[in-house]
Amino acid sequence: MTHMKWIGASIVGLSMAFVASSASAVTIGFSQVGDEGDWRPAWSKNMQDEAKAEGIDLKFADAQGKEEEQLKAVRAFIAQKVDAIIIAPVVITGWDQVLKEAKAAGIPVFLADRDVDTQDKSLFVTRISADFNLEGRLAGAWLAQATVGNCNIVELQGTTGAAPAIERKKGFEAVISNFPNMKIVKTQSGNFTTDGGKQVMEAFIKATDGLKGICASWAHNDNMQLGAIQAMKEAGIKPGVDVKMVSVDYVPAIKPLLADGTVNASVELRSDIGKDIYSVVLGYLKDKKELPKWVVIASALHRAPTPGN
Ligand code: GZL
Repeated sequence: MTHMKWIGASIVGLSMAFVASSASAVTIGFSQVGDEGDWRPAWSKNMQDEAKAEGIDLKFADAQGKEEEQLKAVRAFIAQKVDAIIIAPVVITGWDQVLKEAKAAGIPVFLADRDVDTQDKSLFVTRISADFNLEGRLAGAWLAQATVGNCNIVELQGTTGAAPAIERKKGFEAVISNFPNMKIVKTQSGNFTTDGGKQVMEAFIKATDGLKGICASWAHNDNMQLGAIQAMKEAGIKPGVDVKMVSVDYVPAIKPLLADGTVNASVELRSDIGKDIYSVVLGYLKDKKELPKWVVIASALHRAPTPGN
């Protein structure tokens, strides 16, 4: 091998070794909510793929929607002395104690996708997530203009106690409260699942004699709306035509329904946020610089291309 080639090869070799050694030095524990619906598995895959791409040793724990499983997972990460912990909290309550344990162990905690209800904001470095209240406002504003402020609404709520369910409801109501003739007449949790949405909509159809007088279905995520569509079709009701359909996530399964007008609007929730999250975490591990308590991920409204949407 010529002298120059040897030097080139050794520089490449050295830099590869450096990248491998410095990146693989970072171990992150990630406590994920579960695998409900379409959006969450997509985000989980993105987090795992991105960790691999960045040489991060990701310890992934799926809580299957149970908060106690999340608390167990976080305590296991603390015992493993990981470099950082990322949590997507199932619900906002019950986090102070375990966050204090992580802080005492000197392990920085980052909230992703959801939120916690704590008075002590020093218990986590920052939260990287969308603005759920804005998502609710976007959905409410779209519906107000699509119905000229006249609409009796049935609402399919997300998981009780989860930040997106609480905040999407608040944001939606903040907008429709400006319209005396817009009212949520039925509301129930479908737990962010398709089956849950179907069961809730079946109950609404029964309670309103086939959605009589109902102008719209507002679902906190697309999966519940997909379930609602099944229930409506089985009852001979045309979603998107007899009843306006607005939800959140903009998952792949909703796009053809937007295109054909079965669904009228969906607010996009990005699932490819792994890169954003790791750049915040790795950046903090490097310079320990104080961060704002919220790094907001943008949401956008997508509408069916039919008139009146
Ligand atoms: C919101 C996320 C929600 C999605 C649902 O950021 O936590 O949880 O909107 C998922 O699809 O269940």
